[in-house]
Amino acid sequence: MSAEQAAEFIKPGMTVAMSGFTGAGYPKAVPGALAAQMERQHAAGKDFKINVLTGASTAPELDGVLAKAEGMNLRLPYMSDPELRRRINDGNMEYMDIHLSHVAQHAWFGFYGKIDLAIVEVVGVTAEGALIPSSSVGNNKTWLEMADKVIIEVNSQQPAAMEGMHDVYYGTALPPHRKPIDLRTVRDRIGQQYMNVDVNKIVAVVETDAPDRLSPFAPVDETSEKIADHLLTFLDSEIRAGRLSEKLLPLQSGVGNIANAVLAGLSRGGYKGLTAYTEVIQDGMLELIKDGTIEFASATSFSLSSEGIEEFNRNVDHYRKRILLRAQEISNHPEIIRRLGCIALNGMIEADIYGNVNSTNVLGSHVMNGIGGSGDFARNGYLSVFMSPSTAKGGKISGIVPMASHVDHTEHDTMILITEQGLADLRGHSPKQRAQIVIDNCAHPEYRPMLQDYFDRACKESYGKHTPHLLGEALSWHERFRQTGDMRPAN
Ligand code: 0RQ
Repeated sequence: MSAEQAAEFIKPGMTVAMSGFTGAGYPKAVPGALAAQMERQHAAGKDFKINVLTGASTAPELDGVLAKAEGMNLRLPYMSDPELRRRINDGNMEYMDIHLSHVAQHAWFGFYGKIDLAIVEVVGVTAEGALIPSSSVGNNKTWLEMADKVIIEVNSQQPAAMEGMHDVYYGTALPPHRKPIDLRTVRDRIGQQYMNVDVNKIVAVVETDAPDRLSPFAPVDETSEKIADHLLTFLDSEIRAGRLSEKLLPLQSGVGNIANAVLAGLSRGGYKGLTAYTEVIQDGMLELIKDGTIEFASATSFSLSSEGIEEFNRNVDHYRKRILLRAQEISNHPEIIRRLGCIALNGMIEADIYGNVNSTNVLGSHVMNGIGGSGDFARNGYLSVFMSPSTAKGGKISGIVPMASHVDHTEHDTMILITEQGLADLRGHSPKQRAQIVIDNCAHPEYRPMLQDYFDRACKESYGKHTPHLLGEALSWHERFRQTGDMRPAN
């Protein structure tokens, strides 16, 4: 049926779970039709809002249109749409930022209430009635199982050759009946190629022919190249120290421009036969698979630019043998990440001198995207690395601050911090030792003396001397930026 007819099944107040992960495999037509209905209702003075659950970020055709229509009470988890971000930060709707590995199980635990309807994009339906997953798997298995009603969008623009690239695991159970998940290498298949659905729940099938959100990346600049070089030097020294082999350990690479640039850097590093156990295959990862740097990658989704999609389609047979997409509860599962010993490489907004990392909230209050899977990998990985330029907004903001204005990854979870200035290896160090290493290696020269001054005075005047802080001053840099537009004092 048409998207408009399908959208009629969605009523105000419903909780609607949708496919989609980092701009891939999200429904393209029904959300737009729904937004139009919402706008008509709002114009007639009626309320029409729903709760929206997804895998991770989607695109203007989903998050963007529903945000513009003022159609969401609550959205979870990760998002990156500018319209949605604006409404959340204006305080006009609720947003719950959750570790991506937690979403499916929290839904099963009943933490989000009943799921009324699921909208899931697929590549096709087999003769037996199983669903061929699209360019992301995300939480689709859970949504299809939990929702009362299901709308399927069949997108003919997704490469049909994707069939067979998925591994959907049906072995998860609720505590206390859980069993070990028997995934021992990144290439292990533990599930099935297709997703199950109870056909009695399907209320609509809508055909679409539209591309995923295209994710262009900024060209690799000098700053990200320096960050990549510091990481490569560190990995080499870990190999020499015998803590890593030449094949490293499975890489997880976060989203964003820095992460993409770091991947590009890895191919310069001369590595061969590496593996990735990660969430997202972005352009940089595709390049590494193409040139043999990475021999196999497991993820839950693609996030490609238009050139990346062309490359994927051109060499799809090559990639089919080297990529598996899994549900996000498996791609991000703590048990598996710890067993495989992933090297977690993620971006950050700021870190404090003790190594607490803020990935999500500018000035402690304005959410950027969300924690995504960074926490799943940082806490459970063999190595957790966070990277950022040492300053933002033309030097007016320091990425290294006395106290993080919001904490996503605590000092207990962070091992390595990298800026273009250098790399701080915090492993095996106490808070005061960590602070000196961070100041010496990661701070921008303009901010380094200010941080040293703060730390020296804190060491003398702090109430406790374990993690010295001057509480009245710890967030003054952020406050100064709020008032003057610059973290640096006028003099
Ligand atoms: O904003 O574009 O308006 O100038 O933040 O910053 O330097 O381009 O870095 O693209 O790598 O993103 C943490 C957001 C970094 C990302 C974050 C501003 C800066 C710019 C982007 P503008 P950059 P990146 C797996 C893992 C959490 C989720 C995650 C992220 C914008 O890495 O979302 O890791 N991570 N998931 O100007 C104010 C600061 C700032 C700042 C940067 N200190 N203060 N603004 N910015 N630092 C994948 C998934 O989970 C799906």
